[in-house]
Amino acid sequence: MEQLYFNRREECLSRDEINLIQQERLLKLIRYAAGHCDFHRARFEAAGIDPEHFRGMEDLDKLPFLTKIDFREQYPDRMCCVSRDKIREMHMSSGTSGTPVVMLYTEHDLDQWAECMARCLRMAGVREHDVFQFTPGLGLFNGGFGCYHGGRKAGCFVIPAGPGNTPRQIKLAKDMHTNAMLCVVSYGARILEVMQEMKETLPDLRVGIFGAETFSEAMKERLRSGFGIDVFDIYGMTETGGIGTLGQDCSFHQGTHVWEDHYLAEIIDPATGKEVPDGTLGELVVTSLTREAIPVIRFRTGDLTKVLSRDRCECGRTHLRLAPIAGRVDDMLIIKGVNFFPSQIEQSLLKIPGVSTEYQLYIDDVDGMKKLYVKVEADSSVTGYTVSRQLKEDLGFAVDGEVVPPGSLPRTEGKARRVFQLHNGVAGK
Ligand code: DLL
Repeated sequence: MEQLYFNRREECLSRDEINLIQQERLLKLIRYAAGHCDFHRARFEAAGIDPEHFRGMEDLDKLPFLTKIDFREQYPDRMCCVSRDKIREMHMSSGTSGTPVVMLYTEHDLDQWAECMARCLRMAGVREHDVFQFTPGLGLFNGGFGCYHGGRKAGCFVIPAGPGNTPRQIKLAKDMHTNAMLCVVSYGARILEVMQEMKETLPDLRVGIFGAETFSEAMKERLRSGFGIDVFDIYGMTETGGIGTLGQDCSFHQGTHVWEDHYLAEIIDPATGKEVPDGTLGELVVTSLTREAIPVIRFRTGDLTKVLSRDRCECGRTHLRLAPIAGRVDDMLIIKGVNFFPSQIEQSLLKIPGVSTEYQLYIDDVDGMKKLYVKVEADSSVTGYTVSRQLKEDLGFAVDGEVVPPGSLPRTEGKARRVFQLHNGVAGK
């Protein structure tokens, strides 16, 4: 298999070179943040850290964690390390609590973002002059502009299709001979559904890149076989600078390569804050080593994953590989003493032939006892009993399943809402 790189030298550094780069950049970052931002200076002082005597990786665990709460408290720009005249762009995520998280970009930051995205595109097999159609909108959500900046840097013919009007989206992909498409996972599933309804095919499409939501192996397989393409899982977030900044899997699909010359990844036990050994599931903590306007230092992402390998991959890249995101720390459900994530239910449901990719989970608190109820779209060959039996087999406890006709659950063009809380059968917020 032909391997494509955007920046072969940096993507294939030796482990020693990565360690050296991370050490140098971390030292520089701590002095830079303390010298350019009152917020960081005060936090270092409170933690007893003197930036001039900070020893780098050896002292990493002495640095305080940064959280989403800090972003919200420092809204809109109190975590910024540069003057306003250096800012060129902003993005923002509203999250669930309502207070937005703002990310600001200097020219240098936009270039850093484009480089990370261009590396992801090449890693997925997207070549110069390929037609790259993306469906996240060009707005405050980072998904669209990340594709735009990265697609241009990678030398693609960029189609900023944005979300919505799915039949037109498919016609466009067909007429423009789109080679690669990028979507939020659930919108990718929607495009596939409409394409099949229209009895269309996209013969020029080779690559599908999806992200922004947990992405079960079963969903990947549906998209892979449905479109007849190679499927990639792209990762990133507003706080680290957006889509693609934290990497993606390569064509060997052995985990997410994190761009370690730009980001330092730690996995911690969310309860104790202590680092866990490779191979153990924990919360990803990220330090951005090369960002100028709003660098993050030990940012607790809330995402659960594990280190799969730090060895050179078959693709030649050396950057460490993470398991696909299992879910968010606060998404974990505990029902009848069993801990699990919504993505495990998705994995289980999609094993059943005839079940569509649309489902909803209802967690009903019945006088203090949590019960799970699953609604899923499927064709007439599937019954509620089939669904309950599959879930019982995979999760180990009884779940009520209801099958609804295809097309009856709401579709979204952005991130899908799958979990709903009930109280004695009545919906909350
Ligand atoms: O979702 C960036 C993005 C856009 C990534 C398009 C990929 C594709 P935020 O809105 O700030 O940014 O949300 C970030 O989404 O902390 C994860 O919980 C989740 N997430 C992002 N990518 C993945 C993925 C964008 N590949 C939050 N798998 C993150 C699982 C993901 N979860």
